[in-house]
Amino acid sequence: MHRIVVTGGAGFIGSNFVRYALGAYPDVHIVNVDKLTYAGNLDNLKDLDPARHTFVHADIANAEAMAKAMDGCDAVVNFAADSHVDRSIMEASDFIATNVKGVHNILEAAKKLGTKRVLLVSTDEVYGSIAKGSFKETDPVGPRNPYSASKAGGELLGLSYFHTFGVPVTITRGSNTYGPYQYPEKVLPLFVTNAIDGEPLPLYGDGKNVRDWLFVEDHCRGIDHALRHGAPGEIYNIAGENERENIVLTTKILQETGRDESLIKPVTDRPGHDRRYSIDASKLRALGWEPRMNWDDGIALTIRWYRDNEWWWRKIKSGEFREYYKRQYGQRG
Ligand code: NAD
Ligand code: TDX
Repeated sequence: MHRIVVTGGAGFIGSNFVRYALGAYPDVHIVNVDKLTYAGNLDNLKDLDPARHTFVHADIANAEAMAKAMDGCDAVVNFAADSHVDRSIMEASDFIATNVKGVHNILEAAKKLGTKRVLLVSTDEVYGSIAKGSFKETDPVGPRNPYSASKAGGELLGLSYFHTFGVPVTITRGSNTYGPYQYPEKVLPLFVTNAIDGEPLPLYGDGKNVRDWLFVEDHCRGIDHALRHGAPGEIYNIAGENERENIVLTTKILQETGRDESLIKPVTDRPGHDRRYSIDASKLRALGWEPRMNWDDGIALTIRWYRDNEWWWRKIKSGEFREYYKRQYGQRG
């Protein structure tokens, strides 16, 4: 694979993926299509070699722009999405426009151009909540919030294009991802940056919801592995195999930032808050992938990155984010 279109490559996981792919494959050229929503950030791409990385400012729902970007490429990897559950609860239209209609547009372009590989980056959230055990790829989807429902919609369209038109679509479902360049609306960078500033950490409900934490580079390697070694028409779970209650994550962040538990602020729960996510990654493991980062090192490295890169997140937290924070947390008590 020489020429890969990455969509949403100015966001958190997409920008880490571009950096990973350019480092791992000296002959690869990335065409990065991003609409630059509030979550897209050219600061995430500052250090990339312009000779091997072309940025295209466009919406994945724009048929002409996608056909142009994808013409002559070997693969397209779709990261572009509206990605925050709480925002989808406030207003879901953008989620449908990008995560369903935008994906449909990529599938149409791939069908017309005969693109050799289409990888749709999806999420463990499409399965819904599980009390015990872990979901396998053969389990039915059961999304329970507008974000995860829109992601399941995009996936199902993708599989339909594989079965009906032979478009070579592969899907990955990753766990909660953490690491450098994550927009500070998500719990981990929000709590780390609030803790650095001595601000309260708004913990939803009883704090006992469980998430599986996957380091961003492990997620990127997993996506790349599924792209190169996975099969069209197949789904691959990418797990961190590192489940933690939110209160445990919160306490760890406080310890690592030298703060005490008085900063924890229990607030009204998220509506429809999924209790526990857990996925079984043995299918991708059987192809030779495994998560490499352990929790203590991953958290320490991530917190160090936020400490060393205040220029990156202070700019974000003083912009649109302030209004969002007021709307999201003002009513929560
Ligand atoms: P993010 O919100 O940080 O980045 C999304 C990027 O997509 C931004 O750069 C944004 O500008 C761009 N974008 C949004 N709408 C677009 C459009 N219509 N056209 C072009 N670009 C558009 O998201 P993320 O956390 O990096 O997630 C990336 C992908 O991984 C998403 O598909 C998400 O569903 C999936 N995922 C995320 C996680 C996680 O924990 N963050 C876990 C599993 C799967
Ligand atoms: O302020 C908060 N307080 C809190 O207790 C926030 C923002 C979250 N939480 C809780 C809710 C969840 O149980 O922390 C947990 C993680 O929340 P998020 O960071 O919002 O992630 P989540 O809702 O689990 O979804 C994430 O993982 C799957 C990503 O946002 C999705 O893009 C991905 O698909």
